[in-house]
Amino acid sequence: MKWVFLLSLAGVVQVLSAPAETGCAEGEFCRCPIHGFTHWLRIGNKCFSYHGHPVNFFQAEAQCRRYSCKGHLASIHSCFENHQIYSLIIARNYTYPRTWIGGLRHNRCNGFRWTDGSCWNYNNWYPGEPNNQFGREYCTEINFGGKWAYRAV
Ligand SMILES: [Ca+2]
Repeated sequence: MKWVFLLSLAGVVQVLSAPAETGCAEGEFCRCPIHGFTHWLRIGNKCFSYHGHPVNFFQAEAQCRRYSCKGHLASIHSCFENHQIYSLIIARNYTYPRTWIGGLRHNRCNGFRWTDGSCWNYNNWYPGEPNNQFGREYCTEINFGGKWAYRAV
């Protein structure tokens, strides 16, 4: 039963290297400046969109790449980005569904990397995570008790 629930989660996708934007005041919704993605949220030099399709982690990552060759599950590098992504998810759902982000455990060294290749320089783990429960957890989700958790696909 648990696995069925986990597969019903959604992914946050991003497009890297959005060009500089003008006219976006702090605290307001910053529209993505890339043609075809202007309904997405801009945070820094990336654009984000929430998608509520029931997919596993690897399906979600593949879906992101179908949106754009620069698309990946979201990488999160600061408290501000984390907060903005929480806000994006609640704006679409009026709740906090558990949602895939792009953190992936290295098989050999037991460290983490982001699927977009960016450096792992921030985390917001739920207490006790990452715990690699049963030795089979590889993927990262947001909104587990308001924090990140680490779990199997
Ligand atoms: Ca875990």
